[in-house]
Amino acid sequence: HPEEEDTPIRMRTSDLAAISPDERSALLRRPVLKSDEMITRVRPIVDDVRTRGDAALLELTAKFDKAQLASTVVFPPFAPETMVVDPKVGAAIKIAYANIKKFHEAQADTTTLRVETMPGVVCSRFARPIARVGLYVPGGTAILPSTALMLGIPAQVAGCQQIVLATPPRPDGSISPEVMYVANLVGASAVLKAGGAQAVAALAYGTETVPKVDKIFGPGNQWVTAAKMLVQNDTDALVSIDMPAGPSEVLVIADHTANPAFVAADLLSQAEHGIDSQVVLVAVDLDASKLTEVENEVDVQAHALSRVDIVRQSIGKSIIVKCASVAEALAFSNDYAPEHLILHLANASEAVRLVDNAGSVFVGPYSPESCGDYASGTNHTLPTNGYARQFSGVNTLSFQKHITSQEITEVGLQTLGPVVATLADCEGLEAHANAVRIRLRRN
Ligand code: HSO
Ligand code: ZN
Repeated sequence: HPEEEDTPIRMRTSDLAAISPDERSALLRRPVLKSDEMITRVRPIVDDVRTRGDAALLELTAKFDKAQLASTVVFPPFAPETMVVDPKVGAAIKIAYANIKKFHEAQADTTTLRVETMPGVVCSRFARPIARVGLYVPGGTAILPSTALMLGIPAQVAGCQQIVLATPPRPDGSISPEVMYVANLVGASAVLKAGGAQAVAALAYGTETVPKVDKIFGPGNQWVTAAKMLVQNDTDALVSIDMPAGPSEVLVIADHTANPAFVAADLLSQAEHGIDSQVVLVAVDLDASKLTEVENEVDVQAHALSRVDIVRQSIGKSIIVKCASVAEALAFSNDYAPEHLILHLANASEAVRLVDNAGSVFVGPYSPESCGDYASGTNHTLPTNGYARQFSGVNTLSFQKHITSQEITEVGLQTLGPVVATLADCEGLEAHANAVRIRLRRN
């Protein structure tokens, strides 16, 4: 499109000082996800895989991924020729693996919490891995070995027994060697060559060849998200999910100390993910010329990108919000609850204490989101769509569950028992009271 190439790639600008509360709320809103409608659309696919298993999976993979497969699952040991990667890529994956593993090992809960609430009444809590997990690695416009790392490493560190990695095959029926390389590194027990709602259904219910899992993790398009929500609500599936997901987002806060080229690069790194990526720049007391510099950098850098057509659309829907102070910027950011928050501020590390809602924070000029996306150690599977208000990103604890226990001595029961009996009487639950009294009466 020659005429399009000349159009500047620009964000819309609003000034918090000049807008109404309603207009402010509109800036905080994400595009509406038609989740009910999507659930209606994925239901037949999910039902088909649940009832017809592998046969349905193979047909749906032929239809959606244009791949004719003989079988849907590969088990280890994986054929070496399916995992051949460029040595430089292999070395980079290994460093990323080490950093992510180090950070996620530190998160593992390996201790038993033990509290004596009353003399002779000991309550404990300990963690156990979720036995069988399904990791969804999206296909689509980019291959994502990094997502395989981000989901596979905490599963491995937590000690999950079965790690089933699902990803859509390429039309020739193969999986990208980089994803296979990571599947092998994280000790995947199976690789499911399927994507979309059909992959989620196979993980949730199992098929003749696909092992059923207890929890499904990972980002995905609307189909994947809707299927995850659907199976999570089916008690027959008995499966949970990591979190609701939406398009990827970044909110960058920049003051006069910010480097315009860095700010633009950060905005674009998120914008290139997809046309629905959400990109917000909050400009703190920036003079007009500095803001223009940032806008020009966005335009110039965007035009040089191979994914310029994606970026043109996502940047076109993105906003710059002008505000007067760091406090105001953080208040806006907390209301928006971004998946990623980047702080290009004079005192970036001090501003962190003002962060209440965000998936992951990138502090100062030398902490681009890309580092967290790939290799610093933090996880890139993070809450989107404002869910950073109540959800944490995927972490090692996402692959563990906690079990509580209690051990009460005879003396402990003498003190606690009457309290319990009184409450049981109050609820009219006689058998509960008896379970205490029968023991107290013995002595
Ligand atoms: N920014 C994405 C993660 C990713 N980036 C994968 C590159 N590869 C999640 O929000
Ligand atoms: Zn990214």
